[in-house]
Amino acid sequence: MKKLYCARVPSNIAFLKYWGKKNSQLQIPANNSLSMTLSNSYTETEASTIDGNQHELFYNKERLEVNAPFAQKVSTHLNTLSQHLKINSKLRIVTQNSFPSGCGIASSASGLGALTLSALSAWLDCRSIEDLEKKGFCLEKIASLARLGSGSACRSFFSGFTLWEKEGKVTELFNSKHWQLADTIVLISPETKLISSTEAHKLAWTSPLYSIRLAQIEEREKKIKTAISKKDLNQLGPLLEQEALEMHSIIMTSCPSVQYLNQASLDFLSWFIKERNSRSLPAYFTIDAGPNIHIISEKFFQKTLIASLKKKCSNYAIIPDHTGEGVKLWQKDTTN
Ligand code: 2P0
Repeated sequence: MKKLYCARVPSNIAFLKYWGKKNSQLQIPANNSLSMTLSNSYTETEASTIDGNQHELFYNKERLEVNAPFAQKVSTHLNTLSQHLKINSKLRIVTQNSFPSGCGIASSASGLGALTLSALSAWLDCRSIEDLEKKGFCLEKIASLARLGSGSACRSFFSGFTLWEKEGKVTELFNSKHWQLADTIVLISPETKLISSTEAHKLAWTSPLYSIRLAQIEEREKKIKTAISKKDLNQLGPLLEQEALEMHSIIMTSCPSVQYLNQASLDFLSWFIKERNSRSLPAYFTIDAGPNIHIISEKFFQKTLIASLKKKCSNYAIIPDHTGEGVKLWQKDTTN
């Protein structure tokens, strides 16, 4: 019998974006960020200890070569964790996403989150979050370790709405019962982006707009928190849109310039803003580091929203998601 340690970690969508780092090695962000945990967009990863002198990685049922970029990212992070735990045994990692990766649905948040949680569980022989806590690994601590693999991963460990402070603290501000919002993701393109977020983060400081952003971001954070606490979508929505456009303006005005939005994203946004304004639809967009558009609304409005979107988006897939509950961990035995 072999023990498999299985972690499901959701993706998250940032309302206040993490963009730019103070320290890349320690993954210290330049500003606080705040996100909503998702539910249907997640990574599931199984980890098991193996004999041998290198980790094995399977992604979407296929074994990855050690020098593939994703395999290198995984292996670097496993080495960081293994040094932290002072445990050397190698792992077989089997991972898959419920959604397209590398295109602006934060697959690195869910992916590196699930990797961290499953690997720690396998190494420490823990079958639940409670077991991990008993061994000194509370969720906040696991989230901080996940951050070393991918910054945004630390926000995926909690239910509802999570704040990651630039000093490192990660806090669940409101759980998923506080407010159920829909994130209706319009899949403009499922292609993997050519320039990773990690690379683009480094360029943030070269944009002339970046210092202006950092000077006023605390004010925006306060407003976003207030809107969430009051469950006021009319107050939150315009802040989300301003935040997404500001981040993309910085990305585009960095040197060299990076383009995550494509012509189809811009066409869709123009159509959506016109449609929303003319029909007074209570829905607002945000965008991650990719061409895909996230439409945020009350959850009860999602069906009506999707019916409206389908008029324009018959050729785009739509992923209906909503405020989620955070991570899951379980253990199973297998003879394979
Ligand atoms: C965020 N993004 O707050 C922002 C908004 C994308 C757009 O965090 O280098 O993959 O692994 O720390 O976490 C994407 O960056 O970057 C990201 P690394 P990550 O969600």
